[in-house]
Amino acid sequence: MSGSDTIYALSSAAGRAGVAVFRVSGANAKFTLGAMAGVQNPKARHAYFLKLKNQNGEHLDDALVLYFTGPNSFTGEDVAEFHVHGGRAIITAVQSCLSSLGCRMAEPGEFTRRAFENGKLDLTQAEGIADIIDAETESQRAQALKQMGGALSLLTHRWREQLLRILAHLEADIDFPDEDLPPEITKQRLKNLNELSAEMAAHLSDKRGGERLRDGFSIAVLGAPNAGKSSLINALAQRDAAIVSARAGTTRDIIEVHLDVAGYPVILADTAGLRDTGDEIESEGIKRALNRAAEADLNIVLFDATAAPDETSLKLLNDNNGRDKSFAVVNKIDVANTTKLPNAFYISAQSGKGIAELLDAIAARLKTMLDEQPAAPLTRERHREALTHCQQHLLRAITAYQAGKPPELVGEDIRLATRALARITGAVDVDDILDIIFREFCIGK
Ligand SMILES: Nc1nc2c(ncn2[C@@H]2O[C@H](COP(=O)(O)OP(=O)(O)OP(=O)(O)O)[C@@H](O)[C@H]2O)c(=O)[nH]1
Ligand SMILES: [Mg+2]
Repeated sequence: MSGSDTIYALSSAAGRAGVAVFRVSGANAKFTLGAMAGVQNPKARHAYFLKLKNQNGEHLDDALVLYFTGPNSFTGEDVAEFHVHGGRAIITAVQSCLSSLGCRMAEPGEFTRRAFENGKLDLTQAEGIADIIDAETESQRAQALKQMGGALSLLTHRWREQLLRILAHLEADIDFPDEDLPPEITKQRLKNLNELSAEMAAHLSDKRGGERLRDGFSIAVLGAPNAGKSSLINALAQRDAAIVSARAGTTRDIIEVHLDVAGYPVILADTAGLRDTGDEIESEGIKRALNRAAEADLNIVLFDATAAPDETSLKLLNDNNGRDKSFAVVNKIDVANTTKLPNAFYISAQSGKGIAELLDAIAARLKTMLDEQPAAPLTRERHREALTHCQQHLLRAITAYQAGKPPELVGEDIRLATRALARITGAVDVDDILDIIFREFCIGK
């Protein structure tokens, strides 16, 4: 793989469609236009409607053709786009034609990677592009759009500039002999450092909302065998996702269902019924259920109204900070209504009674979590890690400064803090993470 190759890819989804879009980027993009569409000196940003020819000069399709001259293109290189009819035979023919002209099929994310390497966008914006393609719900789309637009970049730049200003001041202080440094200056530097550190700390205490929104909120349904967990999953998903049966111990492994609850992405997990069992497979299932309960953002602890509440489920309800992390739900109220639990929801997975109210409560919980979101959320673990490092260096700088250490030493920690910030946008030494980031992309972007 070489950065100087001219690359191409089908940028629209594979398979039969109205239109298929091919994108070509690199020094030979213009040449492909000449060879396939007969346009020798294409006008940039102009839509041509032309006959495409294959390598033998045979008419292939009628296509819309566009050309962008680097650096004014997505990748920063010369780019050609062929919008052909989305038939399988046409797609195959265009691919073989582009290959025969010496272009190479692009790796996943290679167009965006070139855009990043040519300074068209920074790393958080590139991640925003991957996220907007993966967005399945309204809230994910909105968050991805914010990041693609540079919300996190702007914040990172502002912090970086503030740090550099403090650093410049400290360097000016070096010229003062120790005894001459006015005390109010020291106080001012500390105030600046503390304010910045506090702002970063506040940003980090976001309950991982941005990451949760990107990955989907994890909700686990737990309870005794036969409580109706799988029935509830199916009622919430409005389809037969999980096997339901009158036999206790039906569900063994975790079954995940993706849901859109009021625009929020939810990963709902059906789990094995909790009970003491000699069955090896079932007890592995129960172990997995309890692990999932510990990891989940919210647990739905389900009780069977036709039986007395079981100890294991009651314990689970109380272990996990009660209603902070768990909803108590009583099922099968179509048959019995004697079970009463504090703050519980009462439903029938079978008749659908109470399901809408339960969904509303889940949506309200998700909304509360997100309403606390900062304007430029951290959407990946790596953002959080870098910002944490940055803040740790700031705290060290503050301690050193308070202890009367020379400004040179304090400055060193501030420099390291700046460097940690620069990793978020990819302004410094990020070669080690680029492959990981761009591997997640689809081909053609
Ligand atoms: N009457 C009534 N029966 C229900 C309701 N929900 C579930 N059931 C029945 O309860 C039985 C168990 O339902 P499941 O959904 O398989 O229960 P589960 O909790 O997933 O059970 P395990 O996977 O074995 O742990 C089935 O016979 C369901 O038809 C309900 O709301 N009302
Ligand atoms: Mg089940």
